[in-house]
Amino acid sequence: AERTRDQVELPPPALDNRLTVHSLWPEINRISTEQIQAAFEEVGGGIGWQLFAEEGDMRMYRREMEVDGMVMDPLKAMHKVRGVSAREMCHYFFNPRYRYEWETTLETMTIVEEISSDALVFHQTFKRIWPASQRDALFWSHVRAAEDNTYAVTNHSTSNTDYPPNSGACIRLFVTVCLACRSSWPAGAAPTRDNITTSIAYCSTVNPGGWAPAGVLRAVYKREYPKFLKRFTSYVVDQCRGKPLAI
Ligand code: 6CM
Repeated sequence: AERTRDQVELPPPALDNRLTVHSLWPEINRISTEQIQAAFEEVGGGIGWQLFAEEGDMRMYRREMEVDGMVMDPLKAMHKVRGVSAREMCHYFFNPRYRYEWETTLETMTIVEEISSDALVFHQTFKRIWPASQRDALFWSHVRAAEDNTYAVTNHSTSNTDYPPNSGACIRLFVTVCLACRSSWPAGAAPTRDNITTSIAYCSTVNPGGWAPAGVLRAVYKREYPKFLKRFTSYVVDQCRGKPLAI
């Protein structure tokens, strides 16, 4: 059968050997495993989690946390999307080709290193938020399959001598993000666009890396995270329409 470019580039169902021999592998493996496990843990009765956005099946929680006056609020979001698979969700989140189409806080994106088909290192600059300085980030990004029809992308800050922090106009921020997606469909049936549902758990912790007014930062997060998750999920639904389902 003829395969489209998209199908060929979908996240691989098994780890790429080039990743497992890379110097970052132990860290990438440890943090990804931890993040994916934590992503599906419920926040329900958890201490300190406050619901700050709710729309349809989407729920977003944050835990207010400050270290030396800097906002580091961990964020956790749950969502459910019909008609697309976990693998498709992660494909559009991981693959840089689509990023400018759904990521509205982005100013520039550079691929610093192509480790393997399932791991990349990015440098990104974000739109400036008045009155704070502009921020940039340098992070590895890894997509993998996990148990139980799950795919997940983990992004975590790293360093690279070609991209020293705080050297230009930008202050370096530090990020740990995990988008974990799990698909389900009726028992005994084959998965189709009409019967598949994908549960999404998105976790993000951003250390702003330097002073930024707490009130402004929290207001930006409160506005931007729901906007991101709604926009990203509807983008993936739109992209997948009319294409064969990729499990
Ligand atoms: O997870 C998201 N995007 C990924 C691909 O770009 C990646 C991004 C991580 C960086 C998250 C930084 C959030 C900060 C954005 C606000 C602008 C800078 C703040 C300046 C401080 C004063 O994992 C989606 C991220 C959606 C963010 C709303």
